Amino acid sequence: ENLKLVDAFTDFVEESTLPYRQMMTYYNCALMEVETKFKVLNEQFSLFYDRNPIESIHTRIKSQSSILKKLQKKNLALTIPNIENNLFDIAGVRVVCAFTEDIYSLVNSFLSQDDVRLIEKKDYIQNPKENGYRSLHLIVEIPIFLSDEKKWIKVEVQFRTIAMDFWASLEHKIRYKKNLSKERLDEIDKELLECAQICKTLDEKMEEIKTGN
Ligand code: 0O2
Repeated sequence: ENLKLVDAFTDFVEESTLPYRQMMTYYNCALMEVETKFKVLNEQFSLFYDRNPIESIHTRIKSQSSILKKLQKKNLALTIPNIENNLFDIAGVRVVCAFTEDIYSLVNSFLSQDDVRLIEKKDYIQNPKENGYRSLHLIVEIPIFLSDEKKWIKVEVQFRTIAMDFWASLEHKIRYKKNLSKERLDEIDKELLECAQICKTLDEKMEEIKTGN
């Protein structure tokens, strides 16, 4: 099935190689801009507080097969305007922080920059998903400056603590295991929810130790 997806995409890319490559280059530039913004905030924070709020920053461009799958889910044809107007996570940045409090300070500083436009905010830390997933997601638009124009590009930024990231990475690996019975899957869901609760408690405990309460 994946091969079929790749074939469909290959046809599309061959039909419009330059516009597709151009679009992907813009997303790549936007990723570089956003990554730099967080590196700058990390430097400034460490100057004042003598510690880095950011543990790691990862960037990724959504794979061709994931783009196609998502468009198919939305019943949309594979066209560049459909990608640009409907998929807001082609460019993705994941910022992994030490403490939950750091996430909220970084989000505030980032969103108060005058070249960052907030499109959407989903706070799965305040309101975790039913399966226990916690993370704060932003969709923003930022400008990239090209030789003769300025273009606004959408980027998804996910903020997590180390514990939230640990849970999400392992949950993703476990859930994608094939050939499990319905009973085993239900059991796994329950166990993962328990793990999510443990991670939440761990984050709260670490925050308490840091603030000395
Ligand atoms: P990938 O490979 O990370 O790009 P949508 O974005 O429209 O599909 P939704 O649900 O509105 O759907 O977006 P949401 O809730 O903001 O979540 C999108 C991304 O968050 C996912 O991207 C994951 O990266 C992450 N995510 C959301 N829920 C879970 C979860 O339960 N477990 C884990 N491990 N990650 C999650 P993609 O597109 O699924 O994949």
